[in-house]
Amino acid sequence: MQNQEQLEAQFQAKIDAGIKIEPKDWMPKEYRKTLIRQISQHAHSEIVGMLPEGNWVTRAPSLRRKAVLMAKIQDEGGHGLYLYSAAETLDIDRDSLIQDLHSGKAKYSSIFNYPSITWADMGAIGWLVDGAAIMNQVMLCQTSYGPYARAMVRICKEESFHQRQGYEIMLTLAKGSPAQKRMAQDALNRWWWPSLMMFGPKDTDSTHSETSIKWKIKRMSNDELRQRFVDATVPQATLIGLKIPDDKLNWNPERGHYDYGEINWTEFWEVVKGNGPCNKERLAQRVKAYEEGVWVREAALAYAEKKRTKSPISEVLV
Ligand code: FAQ
Repeated sequence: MQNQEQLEAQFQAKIDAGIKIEPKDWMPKEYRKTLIRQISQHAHSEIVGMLPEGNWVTRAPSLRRKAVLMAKIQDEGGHGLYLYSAAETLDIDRDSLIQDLHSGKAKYSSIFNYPSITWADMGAIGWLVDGAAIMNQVMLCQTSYGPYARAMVRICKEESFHQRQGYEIMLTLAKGSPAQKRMAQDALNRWWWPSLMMFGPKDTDSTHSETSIKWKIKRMSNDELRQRFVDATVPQATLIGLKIPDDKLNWNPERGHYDYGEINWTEFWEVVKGNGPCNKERLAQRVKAYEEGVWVREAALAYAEKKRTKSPISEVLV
């Protein structure tokens, strides 16, 4: 019989050797807890993240834009489902995760608490929000927990298409009339800083990074990923003639990176605590959708039960 220390040493050796941890493997309680927290927050973000874009489906400027937007939003819903399934492999019930979201106990990404007020916001969300999401999620394809890593591979492929469609909306607007270009610039102005906040608190204030990096749940720190995002996105803005709303933004040849201004951390923590511009509205919409969808869940469960018991009515239904 192995003691706790031996089990932990073997676990860390596996992580260090790049061997994936699978659901039935031994894992420290804290590893399981961290994964449940991160994966479920991630799943909630995907599901709540459908709402700001859902706001524009009926007002998309053409049939093509509408079809693309609907496909993107459905992808986000799918990502949420893969991630809830990945979380369930850690012995947690999906209903309890959803209850934690609805009660405000569980977090989801701060970015989805900002309003989408013009069509250009659909461009900015795809370009910046999906762009930031991919920067973070490509690293998660290599995360140490097998089911999470595998879910991330497909998610990243889809996010990559989302980022391009958003950039293409911005490009079209930036090349359009002066009013359209102003709309694109205004969307960039409003979404830039919240997008930088998506990467989480700065490294010195991050509670989980050190352990998560040791366990290879995270492969890079919040600030490293944020810097990568800034470095990749600034030339994209320049290319389409838009200006990043940061007077301190400057290429630093010694560091080989852009320097950028200070993020408003007070705003970030307020949004995380539930006091952002749309927190209450987003949660109310999620709860309403869940309550109105009860008949779908009941019908699915009844169908499964009928199939299991093979009653005559289930044969009729099949
Ligand atoms: N918002 O110690 P750290 C998407 C919390 S998906 C709210 O640094 P960690 C797709 C954090 O949870 C976007 N809370 O935490 C899409 C922790 O909470 P605790 C979501 C935040 O976990 C696109 C506390 O602060 N992506 O966009 C935020 O090591 C378009 C201390 O922070 C993921 O979830 C935040 N921004 O690093 C959908 C990716 N940042 O423990 C629709 C997976 C931090 O006190 C449309 N997650 N917190 O309760 C991760 O990579 C990590 O969890 C981080 C945070 C990097 C987000």
